[in-house]
Amino acid sequence: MIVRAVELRLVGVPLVRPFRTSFGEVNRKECVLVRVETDVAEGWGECVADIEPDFSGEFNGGAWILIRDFLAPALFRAGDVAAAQLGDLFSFVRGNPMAKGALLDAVLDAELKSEGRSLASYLGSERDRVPCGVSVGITPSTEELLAQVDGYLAEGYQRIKLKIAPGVDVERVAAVRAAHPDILLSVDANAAYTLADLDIFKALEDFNLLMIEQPLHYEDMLQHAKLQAQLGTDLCLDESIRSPADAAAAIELGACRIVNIKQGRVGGVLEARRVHDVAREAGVPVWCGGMLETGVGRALNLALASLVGFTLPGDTSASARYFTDDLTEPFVMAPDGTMGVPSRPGIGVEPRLDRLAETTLAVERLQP
Ligand code: SMG
Ligand code: MG
Repeated sequence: MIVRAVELRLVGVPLVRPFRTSFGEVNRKECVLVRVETDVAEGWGECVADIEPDFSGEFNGGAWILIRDFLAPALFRAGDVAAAQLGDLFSFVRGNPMAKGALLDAVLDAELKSEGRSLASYLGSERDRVPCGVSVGITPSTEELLAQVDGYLAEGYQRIKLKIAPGVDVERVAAVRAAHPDILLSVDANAAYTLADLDIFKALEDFNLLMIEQPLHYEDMLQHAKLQAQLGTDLCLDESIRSPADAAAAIELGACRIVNIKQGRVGGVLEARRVHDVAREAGVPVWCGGMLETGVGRALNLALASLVGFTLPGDTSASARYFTDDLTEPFVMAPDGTMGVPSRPGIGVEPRLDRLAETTLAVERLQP
């Protein structure tokens, strides 16, 4: 397949409600969409970086320049390419899995479309529906949190994840657990604590949490291993896992007992499948994380989440949880808390032209 052009497009879409984590609050989703034109088909990818380098060191402006100045030129120079070769082709660039993943996923979408094959079937999917959880941001009050949780449970979500940060943790979790003694409940700290906060983690042990996600520094596997050794509750790593090698190290060190896989964080769906394989080999459950993706990224996430090792509900929520009007046809969750995996060729969705026109902030077309 020959890639003839790469189009970068920055889009901005308002969120239905602000999303607050331990590192900040956002009220709109801004991301770089990548469209590749090839000799056989067109493909789409979505970069999961944020406006600022907060969740990771990558950010939208950096991803744009990296693709424009390094990755796309390498792709053009390579001539006839297949998606499976791109990991090697892009290995001259260190790091930057979010930027690489967006371009790689777009090429894979084009390739699979030309073959008439769905991404889920290509990845080796075992099911056509996946169980959905929802990630609830930090709210101004406990009452507001309880109201949001009630709303999501009424919609059918099978697992509730609460964002926590120092000062908004044990009491919030206690209130939600008291109101809902039997639900699958987890927390995500986005790296906001240190080992000096051991008392807080010990206190959280009372609430039968499914897991505590990324409690400590994003680069500190050793500290996570020390914390996990002192807790009955399973730790899950998110930010710390940027590659299959990270997953292997975390598992062997005992830094976590569950892995959150975000295809966009680890360099695209092909790398994500490798992370899945590493965890599965070690008997470690995984689940599909989310980065408030538009329908393009959501389609990729759902295909990934349909692999056999994804045994826990993911942050694969319905479009309506994020946007009044998604960029693609909306992803809808059934009342049983499951969502269908796209089955059309490639990622199975395309952004709507009218929505692209309304949400585009910048476009640049790259050619050899
Ligand atoms: O896509 O539903 C979603 C968001 C899930 O909580 C979520 N993502 O650390 O897991 C995480 C966060 C990262 C995004 S914060 C803008
Ligand atoms: Mg997380």
